[in-house]
Amino acid sequence: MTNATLDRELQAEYNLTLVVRDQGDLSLAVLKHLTICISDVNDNAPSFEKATYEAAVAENSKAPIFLLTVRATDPDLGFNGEITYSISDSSASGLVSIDPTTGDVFALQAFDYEQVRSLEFLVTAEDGGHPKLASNVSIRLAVLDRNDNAPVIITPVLVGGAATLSVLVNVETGCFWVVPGNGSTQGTAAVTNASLVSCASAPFLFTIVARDVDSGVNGALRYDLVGGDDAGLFTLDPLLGQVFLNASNASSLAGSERELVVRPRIPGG
Ligand SMILES: [Ca+2]
Ligand SMILES: [Ca+2]
Ligand SMILES: [Ca+2]
Ligand SMILES: [Ca+2]
Repeated sequence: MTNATLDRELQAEYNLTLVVRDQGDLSLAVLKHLTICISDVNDNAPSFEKATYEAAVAENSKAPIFLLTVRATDPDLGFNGEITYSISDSSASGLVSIDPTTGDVFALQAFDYEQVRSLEFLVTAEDGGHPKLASNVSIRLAVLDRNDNAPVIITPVLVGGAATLSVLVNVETGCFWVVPGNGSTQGTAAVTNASLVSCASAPFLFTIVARDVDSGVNGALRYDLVGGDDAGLFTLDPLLGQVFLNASNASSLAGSERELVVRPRIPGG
């Protein structure tokens, strides 16, 4: 009889020594050694080495790509402790896979950071007992940004790759008017709608706005004047994208047409 629950995982074997003694005057005895082996039952579920797992993959990586290895242990014997891994989230099917024996996790397709920044799914470790016991662990996969998008100019609206801006110069007073538009606002009517830029020493002309859907430094923009300003008539704030007229020699603008090329770029790119 046992007076406690025996756990094979704590002690698999008991060695007992029995003595049988008679009641005679010269007591005779016999010793008997008994080995009791505790047979295994499947009473332990597999247990993962970590509470959660994290991995990272750069966007546009060529699939399949190895992400990480998960590992679970099971102290039971034989099939009761034999572990098979699987991915239990149907939402992750087709995106990731796991080697059922080694626990190696792979991405099955390239990720686009601008579409999916992270992915979370569950992995199951199941033993081979009857009945089977299983446990789950969560894997968080972070997608890392790459600079895979060029800046796009939003303002001013480009027509055929260019925006046209008319700057009216009063030669006598030296004051300026800016006529917004794409060359469609020429003539006297346009002057009525034009905004007075004043006679300030560096009149503001327009702001160029570009957008880059990448993140961090991959999407941080600087603006450069790369052409059309040989005469030094314009200044550009590289961070704000504001273009100013250099008024001191602007009177030479009268009646002329300048093609100014502004390019947004990634700093250092
Ligand atoms: Ca087990
Ligand atoms: Ca992308
Ligand atoms: Ca990107
Ligand atoms: Ca970019």
